[in-house]
Amino acid sequence: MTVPAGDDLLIADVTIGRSGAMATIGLNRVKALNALTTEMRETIAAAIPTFSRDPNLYIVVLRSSSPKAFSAGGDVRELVAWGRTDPARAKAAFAAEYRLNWMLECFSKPTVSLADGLVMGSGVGISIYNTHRVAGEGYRFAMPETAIGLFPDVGVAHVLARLPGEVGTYLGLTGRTIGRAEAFRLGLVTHCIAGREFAGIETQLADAQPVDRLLDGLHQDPGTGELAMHRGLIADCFAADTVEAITERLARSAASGHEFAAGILTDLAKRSPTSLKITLRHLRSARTLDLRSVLAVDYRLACHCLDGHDFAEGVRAALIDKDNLPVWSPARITDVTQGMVDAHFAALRPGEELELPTRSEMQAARV
Ligand code: QUE
Repeated sequence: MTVPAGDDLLIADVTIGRSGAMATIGLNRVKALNALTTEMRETIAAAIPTFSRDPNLYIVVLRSSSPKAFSAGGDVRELVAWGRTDPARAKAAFAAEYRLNWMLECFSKPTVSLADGLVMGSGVGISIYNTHRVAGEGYRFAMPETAIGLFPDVGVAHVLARLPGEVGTYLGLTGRTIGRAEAFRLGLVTHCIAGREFAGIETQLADAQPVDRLLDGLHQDPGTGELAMHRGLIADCFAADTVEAITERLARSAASGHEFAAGILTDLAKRSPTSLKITLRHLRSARTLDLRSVLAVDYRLACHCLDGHDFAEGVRAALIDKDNLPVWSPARITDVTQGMVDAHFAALRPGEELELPTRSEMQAARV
């Protein structure tokens, strides 16, 4: 729960604060780049219903005390360790995470994330459903889970599937990072505001100043997104129906001298082949699903990933041994059969599915 923050000072990984009309959720697990633990999520999930019920509370702010990261993901080491010793606990942790994502989506007061640094994976899941998503100069967005044998979860397939020109397919499969100009263009963030303004924003919000006028007044044009030059290539290559067809299209462009396509191929070759195939299918099917249904599919996929090989291996290579040499199984995209992909999407045992309340049930309960 607590980490040493100095010689004698102890600060909780998540701090819930209150100032005037504003509540704050502070992320303070600085040494781990605010990777969210199950315990941190529990603190946030317990606070939200109290915010809903408080008539003097107008607005919630999520912020980080790390200059490098809003949140670089989830504590996946914890999940993989539980996956070995107590799989039911690991599955319960995924379920709790997706419940929190849904709770934030259904929460009906203005919620503002102030992010200046990395926003990845689980960190996207606690901010993307906020009404106002502010990006400082250092903001970077990624859903990098295919690199650790997982898939873009926390409901973000619903978002990625709706981005224009197959950019969501590109982001979800490659796990590549984008900066705030591109994220703003895509609607992943709502405002671009210098990080030095964040403290002043909190002061004004505590004083019940209207949030839209305040943030709109501080917004700066972030310039052209970094993918501007590559939109045509991304739209053409990532529209293909299979991972194999996407890589063939990229290879054809690379062969005609397209360096950006060659770079994507290099990245995709490092990703879990199984993750790539389940991610593509998940993104395609999410086009016609609502967020609540996408989260239920996320949970099926997460449970099957916990039972499989690549998630534990990806976390070992990236975060435990840090050799960055994952040995995927199957090792090649063509060796991942349709049956293997189908098995990831298979229903769980009766009673084991993630059953979320509907949006109106959530709001009737004032969660
Ligand atoms: C891909 C990922 C993650 C990652 C690295 C990847 C991810 C994640 C973390 C992470 C970062 C800092 C931590 C931590 C985990 O790294 O999802 O415990 O302290 O959470 O290449 O998907």
